[in-house]
Amino acid sequence: MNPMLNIAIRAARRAGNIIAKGYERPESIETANKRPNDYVTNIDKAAEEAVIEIIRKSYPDHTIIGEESGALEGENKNVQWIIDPLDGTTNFVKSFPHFAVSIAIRENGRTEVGVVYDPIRNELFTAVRGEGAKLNDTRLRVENRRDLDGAILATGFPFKAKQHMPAHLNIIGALIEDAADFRRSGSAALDLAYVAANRVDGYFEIGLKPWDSAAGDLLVREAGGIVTDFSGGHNYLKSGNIVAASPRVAKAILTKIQPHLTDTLKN
Ligand code: 2AM
Ligand code: CA
Ligand code: CA
Ligand code: CA
Repeated sequence: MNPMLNIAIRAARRAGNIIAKGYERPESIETANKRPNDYVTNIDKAAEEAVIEIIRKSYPDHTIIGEESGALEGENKNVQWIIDPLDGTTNFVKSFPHFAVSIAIRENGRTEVGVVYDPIRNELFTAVRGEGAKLNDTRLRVENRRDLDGAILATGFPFKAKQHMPAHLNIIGALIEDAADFRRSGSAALDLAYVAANRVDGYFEIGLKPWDSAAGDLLVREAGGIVTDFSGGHNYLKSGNIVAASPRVAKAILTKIQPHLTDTLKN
């Protein structure tokens, strides 16, 4: 097995155990407001520290970027670990059992490994570039749907609501003309993993951070799906505007999205 995948899995499981223990004891969760409607807990921080400790033991020189710690530059800037220790904190705080640990490893600007771990269901999604994607030991392959007809799509609401909600609602309105329904799960990492696993047929979201999407992006692509920005390009890790689906569904989503894009959403 890819040695870095091995460490990423160990780190994701360790963080997942911390999260699951916290979930069982809600009285142990201390919640703080980073910004209005933006929560962080002691568990987010403990999980991130555990992940960093495990990476540091094997790869002391690698660069680590975590949601809660920011960039920890190592001597080796060519290898970056991008961590979201708890994706879906709002769900976690509400005892809504849907959240995950997300860990991606990028080498020279290309994602090589992606791991998303759901500690409640004990589901481990993994991908290595060129070697496919798996849920636990089962290979994932996105279904080759012809179009949006009957599709179940996932999304999240934009956090810069004033700026982006009108466009988001227009896009939902356009998609639901053809698609069957929407899910709004509260974890972008799991939304992408679920595209890879055919639990939803497509996904779009505005304004994600790299730690939300870097691991899930590789899961989708290694399962044979397409991930793009809103212009069909590759800028989604930077812009945070992302579409993920099987090839023809991704194309159909982009066609529906494009008439509603404001200037800042065009890539
Ligand atoms: P988080 O739980 O790690 O913060 C849900 O649509 C996605 O948005 C989740 O991946 C969630 O990640 C992220 N998210 C939640 N609140 C946010 C906020 N205030 N700003 C930016 N992203 C947020
Ligand atoms: Ca957060
Ligand atoms: Ca997140
Ligand atoms: Ca987080």
